[in-house]
Amino acid sequence: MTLQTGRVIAAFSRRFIVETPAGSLPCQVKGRHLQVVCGDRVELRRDGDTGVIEVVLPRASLLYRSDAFKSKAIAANVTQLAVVVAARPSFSMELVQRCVLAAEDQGIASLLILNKADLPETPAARERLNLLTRIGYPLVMLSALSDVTPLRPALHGHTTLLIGQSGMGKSTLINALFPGADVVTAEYSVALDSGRHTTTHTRLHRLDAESAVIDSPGLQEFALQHLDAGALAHAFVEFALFWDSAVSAIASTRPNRAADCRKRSRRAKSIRRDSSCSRACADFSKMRPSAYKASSFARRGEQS
Ligand SMILES: Nc1nc2c(ncn2[C@@H]2O[C@H](COP(=O)(O)OP(=O)(O)OP(=O)(O)O)[C@@H](O)[C@H]2O)c(=O)[nH]1
Ligand SMILES: [Mg+2]
Repeated sequence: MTLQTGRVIAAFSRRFIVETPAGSLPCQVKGRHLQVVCGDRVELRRDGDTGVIEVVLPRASLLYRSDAFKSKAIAANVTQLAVVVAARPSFSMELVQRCVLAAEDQGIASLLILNKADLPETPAARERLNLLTRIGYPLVMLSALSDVTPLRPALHGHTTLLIGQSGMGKSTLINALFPGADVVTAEYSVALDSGRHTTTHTRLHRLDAESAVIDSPGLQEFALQHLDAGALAHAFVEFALFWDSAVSAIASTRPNRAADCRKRSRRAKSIRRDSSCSRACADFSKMRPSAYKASSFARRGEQS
């Protein structure tokens, strides 16, 4: 029996559905050590109406979270992370930011979706997102129950992973984008101000030949233990000009670059006074306190 290639379109713990040129196939994984997630491109051996995944092909990206005890891969070969929030139930801005940092680390583009725009508390929720929109992250506001048209252009050409807390409306968005999908959704609990963890597995839905959208179970936290201090600092786009200014300092030994260096240095200084950068320093120091104390960000902060 020869190996066939396919793409994992649904992941239920250790069981998977793989899309192959001959149709979708329920599959298991060979051995205990092969890690397979939704979005993976795999090689499998077909056995009647089922298959066994034997090889995971190299991944362009792997989005995962990890704490001190375990790591959890969420999806592979994603090109865009769409963090879904809504005014109700309330959402954690720290969780949104952590998702975005994990995506930056993997070179994945991020998009913010403010769903349930029909709710009267939406302007206040929009205000909270300023933290990320002011540093360039795109935002789409919509109501999945009435019209998902504003989202469509942002999905084109991407494999987009919908991520976010339970009850934000990820699966409702899937049902609106894919009318036949019929994904189960559920009212959030007003008493607990939280969703009901309705979706329990990750599933990829094809939008067209170049675009797909993945629904995922709701998150309560997103630990970034796998990012060391350097990787974490790089993931904060607010720090980009600090890297620029370090490069400028090196370039300043070359007088013909002096004007450019002065310009860069001015930009870096203005960014340093900007509140989004001090906020990023505070967030970084909270996530990696020991690295922060030893960092040039901390030394600069002490001087100012
Ligand atoms: N008012 C309003 N309610 C919405 C909207 N979109 C979704 N909802 C409701 O929000 C609730 C939760 O939606 P789900 O789609 O199940 O949320 P989810 O993010 O998939 O939740 P999990 O699967 O638990 O992670 C449901 O009662 C939806 O009807 C919207 O645009 N406006
Ligand atoms: Mg869901």
